[in-house]
Amino acid sequence: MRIDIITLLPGLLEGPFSDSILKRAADKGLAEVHVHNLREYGFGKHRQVDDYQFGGGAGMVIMIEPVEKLLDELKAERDYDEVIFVTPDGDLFDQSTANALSLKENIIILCGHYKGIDQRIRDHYITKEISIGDYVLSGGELAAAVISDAVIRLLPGVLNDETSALTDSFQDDLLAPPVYTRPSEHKGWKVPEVLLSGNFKAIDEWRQSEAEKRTKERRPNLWNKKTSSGE
Ligand code: 6GU
Repeated sequence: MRIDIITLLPGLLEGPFSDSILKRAADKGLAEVHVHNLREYGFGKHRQVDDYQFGGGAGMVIMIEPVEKLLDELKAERDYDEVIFVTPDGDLFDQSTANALSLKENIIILCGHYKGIDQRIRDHYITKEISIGDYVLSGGELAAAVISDAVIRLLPGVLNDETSALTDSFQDDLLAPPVYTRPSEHKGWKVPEVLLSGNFKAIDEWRQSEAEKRTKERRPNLWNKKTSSGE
């Protein structure tokens, strides 16, 4: 899979892709992330990418042409399955969106900006608008990193068996059960007996029941969605 991210702040995206799982995915050739600096497609000596908004009002707006030029360049190289705009007014990102995106070959993520972008880019080039939650970030870069992480870790071969994405919270609409490691007792705090029992059927049942208890208590909406979907 290939993800092309378009941003005015490429520096914000250097960290997330140069470490840990995302780095491993890149090293193994399973995912490529390319960050493009929109500034390089701006007008004139100052590489201008934004201008005053029609109708007046504070705040500049990103112009069509720099974005269009970069999109045209990318699309001339390969077909893209989605051109995503990350913005607080987009559809809320969740595990099912991550799962769906992980099946795509090539996607573009255009980062929004506090300035806003010309609506015609959204109308004519964007195929999907995504928000990562009901709060406001300074720009779409961190959202693009969140989405890329959630998608890339699902690609076959990125995680090993032990950390397999199949056992994640949310993958079955259940939160994950509690986990413990050595020592089995610390300051009188004991690991649940069943986990030390060697009885794997009992352990599975305990984990399932703890996952259900957690989901009911902490995320009643998730629990109701699950139980009303006929599972
Ligand atoms: Cl995608 N962008 C910004 N700027 N803020 C957000 C967001 C995106 N998702 C939640 N808040």
